[in-house]
Amino acid sequence: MVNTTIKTTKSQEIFAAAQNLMPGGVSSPVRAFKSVGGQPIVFDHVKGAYIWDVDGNQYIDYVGTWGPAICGHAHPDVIGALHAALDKGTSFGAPCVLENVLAEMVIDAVPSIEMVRFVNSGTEACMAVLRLMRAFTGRDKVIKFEGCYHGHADMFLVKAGSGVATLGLPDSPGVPKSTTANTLNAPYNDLEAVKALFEQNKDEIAGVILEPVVGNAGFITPDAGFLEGLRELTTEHGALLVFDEVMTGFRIAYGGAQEKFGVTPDLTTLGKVIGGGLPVGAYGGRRDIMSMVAPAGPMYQAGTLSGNPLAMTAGIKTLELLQKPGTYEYLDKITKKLASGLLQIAKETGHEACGGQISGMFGMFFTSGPVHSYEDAKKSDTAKFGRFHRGMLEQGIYLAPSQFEAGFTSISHTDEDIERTLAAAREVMSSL
Ligand code: HOZ
Repeated sequence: MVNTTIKTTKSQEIFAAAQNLMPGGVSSPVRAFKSVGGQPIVFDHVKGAYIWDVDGNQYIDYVGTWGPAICGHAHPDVIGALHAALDKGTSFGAPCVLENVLAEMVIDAVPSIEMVRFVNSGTEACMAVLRLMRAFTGRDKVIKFEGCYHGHADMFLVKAGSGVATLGLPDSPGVPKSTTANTLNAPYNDLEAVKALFEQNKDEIAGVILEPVVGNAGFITPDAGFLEGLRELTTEHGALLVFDEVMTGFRIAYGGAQEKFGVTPDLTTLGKVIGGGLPVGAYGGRRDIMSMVAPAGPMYQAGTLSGNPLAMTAGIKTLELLQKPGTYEYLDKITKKLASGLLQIAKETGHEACGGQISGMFGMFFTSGPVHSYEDAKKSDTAKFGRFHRGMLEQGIYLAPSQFEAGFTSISHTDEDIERTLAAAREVMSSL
């Protein structure tokens, strides 16, 4: 049943207490609902496409713990495998055969990856890949794109997406200017700007890092020729091309954006889906580059919990489930129905909107668009998005609490879930 009014007394009590205990009451900023208004609901449990809060309300979930829950929350196969793994211990801090299994699966799937290193988060993966780009090329400068988010490491906190965009924060205090002096920014989808940066910084640029499909400034796709152009430019200038596929990896295709668009970077970062809901990240790529990583080579990077048997188990099971024929076709079908349905309803109810989807990743901006860059995304009516978000929550639909985050579906979402969501959206948009 779609909720029409929700009581959130317990959520409010818990969140009020949390604010005295943790900054903003949360462990990560975006989930605090700051940009959409209202208060976050406090989750009690999750299953399949659904969330239940501590007051007993049920919601259809389009956040999917920010991407990992591509098979649906608490999939029985993943949970079963985790139970079995738990009995053997939670962390070894030593080699374990499960690392080989997941590494082989990742190498088989992702075109650019010949060797891989597991870490514990997307942030860690991006920090390490930046060091590796610099170590391999002997150059310090790196090009990133406005609105792309590569975790919260100092060097990337310049014109970043995700929570930084959501909260409208200037570049974070605490990041020394010297640390970001080598971080060059270009507008997403602007090849000419990248070309100019290469010209102005001859033989100084280690590489270009980007989300091949942006998910951290809302959902933004690459223009035709953009990824190919970056591949050519980086090769021409002896620089590396890095795809941050923390969001898109195993999400928009089994082999990620690089499979989908047929452009192979030199290095790739992964996270989210490959951990099946447990903390994990990875970076990998060409064998000659990865051979620089310690102890094979001199570039140091380490982690006590890296490759732990629980995260490896959840990742392996999740990827096994995704290998079933028809998975990505199904994700594409239901997500297309959702994204195009939302745009149609916006049109019929008199709201300017644009957006789209690839496989199980989608987004909608309250602006006529088109949105090719973070500058375009910022034209969205964020106040209206906040009202839309609150209205949908009232209707039992949980969307990402930010205009600047992509949405996610899972193989557990049914046609009926999508129809219920669209019915709710019609009601909410009619009253915005
Ligand atoms: N877009 C963020 C991660 N890629 C959302 C999750 C978070 O920051 O908590």
